[in-house]
Amino acid sequence: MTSTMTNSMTSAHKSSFGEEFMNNLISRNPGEVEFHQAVHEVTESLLDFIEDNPKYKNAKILERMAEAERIIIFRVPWVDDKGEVRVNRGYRVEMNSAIGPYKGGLRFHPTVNLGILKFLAFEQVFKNSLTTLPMGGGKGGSDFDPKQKTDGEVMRFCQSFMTELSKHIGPNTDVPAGDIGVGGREIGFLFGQYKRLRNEFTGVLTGKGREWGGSLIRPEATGYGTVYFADEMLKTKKDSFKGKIVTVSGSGNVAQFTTEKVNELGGKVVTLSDSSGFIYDSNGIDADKLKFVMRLKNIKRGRIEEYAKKFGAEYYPNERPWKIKCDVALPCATQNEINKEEAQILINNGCICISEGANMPSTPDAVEVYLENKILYGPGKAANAGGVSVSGLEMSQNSLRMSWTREEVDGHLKRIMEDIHATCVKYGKKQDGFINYVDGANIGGFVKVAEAMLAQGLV
Ligand code: NDP
Ligand code: 2IT
Repeated sequence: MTSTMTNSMTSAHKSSFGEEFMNNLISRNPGEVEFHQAVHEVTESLLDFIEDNPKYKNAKILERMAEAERIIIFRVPWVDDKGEVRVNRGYRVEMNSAIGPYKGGLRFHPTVNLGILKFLAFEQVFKNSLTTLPMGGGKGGSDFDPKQKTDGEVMRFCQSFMTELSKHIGPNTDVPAGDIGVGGREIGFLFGQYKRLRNEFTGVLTGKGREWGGSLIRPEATGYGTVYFADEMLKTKKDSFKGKIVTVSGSGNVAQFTTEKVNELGGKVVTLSDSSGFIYDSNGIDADKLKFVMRLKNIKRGRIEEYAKKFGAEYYPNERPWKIKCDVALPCATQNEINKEEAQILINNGCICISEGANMPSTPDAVEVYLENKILYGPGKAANAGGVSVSGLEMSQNSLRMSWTREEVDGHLKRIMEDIHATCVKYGKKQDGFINYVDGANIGGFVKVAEAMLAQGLV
């Protein structure tokens, strides 16, 4: 138990419930440190709330939410371009279907393991509940590394992966999408194989191409949503993105459209990164430079270092961008990419707002630093919910057999991000006026799922 957990508890009874719950979770899920971290953060926010609402405690809602409804683990054999047989491991964690079909992305990255996917699936349940749309939570993926693979290799891997996954998903059962290492190319190969196996054209995946059932704005949605959420937070201080210096990490899907939207709102993005290092461009990454990044990352599949060579910017190998002075920081790469020291550097340099495009990018002690300093801090499950929200809108359009305009989808996305912000304020505003968005998102996400589980009996 961390000190914040102990501090937030008002009786020995609460402390023993929280400790017993976490000890039990850790012993039932040994070694899954990211899963422990995600559940612990939620538990800290929920202890008082659950204590005040014994119906949730008596029905063991939290214990049930921390146990996946179903987990599928499978072998994914495929053949590389040299004719060699390769074997990867595939997963789908179906966490909670109380308020809708399982919904959440697929991650293809060599670090993928069960604990990471359980953390992501657990977060997804709360995130999807916050979106206001009827979606349960799930997550999947593989330890397959798409880097340095040819299109043919990626296709054969995706076909093998979907051959097994297709038995477990469906438009009313479980609807996967993209995440790290899974973009438009991979969704295309996965969709094609599902259609072929089932002889059925259906909205079984989101993030599809525009010509075959995809929604406008889905590629942009996570990044745009992260910036809309930050903008809502800034508004509570009568502030805006105008003239703000912004650091962004990552250079993939979320980072790219985060940068685009910050530019549109009058801010200046000065960093981007990948797993090899970060670039610092004090002149700002404008629309033309961003076009170069999109070509570099989405088509050439090159390294961000090439940006520094092309535009004469600074490149810092094997470092993260958080030492660069900024007003707003938008982590958009991966989990635990801001530690306590980096959080302190951000604060010391005058950062007033952090909105998480990535899932759980801040370590627990980094989050403590943000909260102690009472800055505007939007945790991933609220701030990056725009992606899955537009996935939900893609499902609606598929069901209607219609497609909405860019303006319509963007309008829905904006309204949803405003609603999520309002939910965080409702459940997270403290007596002194400080909005604890962590508590707000965790309690706000919990209530709807918990009520649905109570209504549906012991499921
Ligand atoms: P992409 O694969 O498009 O891009 C990922 C970026 O993060 C790349 O620049 C990658 O660098 C970097 N990165 C990945 N792993 C690491 C690592 N271990 N250390 C340093 N850098 C790393 O993924 P997305 O942009 O889609 O996802 C980024 C984050 O946003 C993830 O946390 C994801 O879960 C989250 N997210 C994504 C959503 C979506 O709709 N796509 C929705 C909500 C959240 P490199 O190329 O070197 O690997
Ligand atoms: O983490 C996430 O919310 C995603 N990767 C998007 C999930 C989705 O179903 O669009």
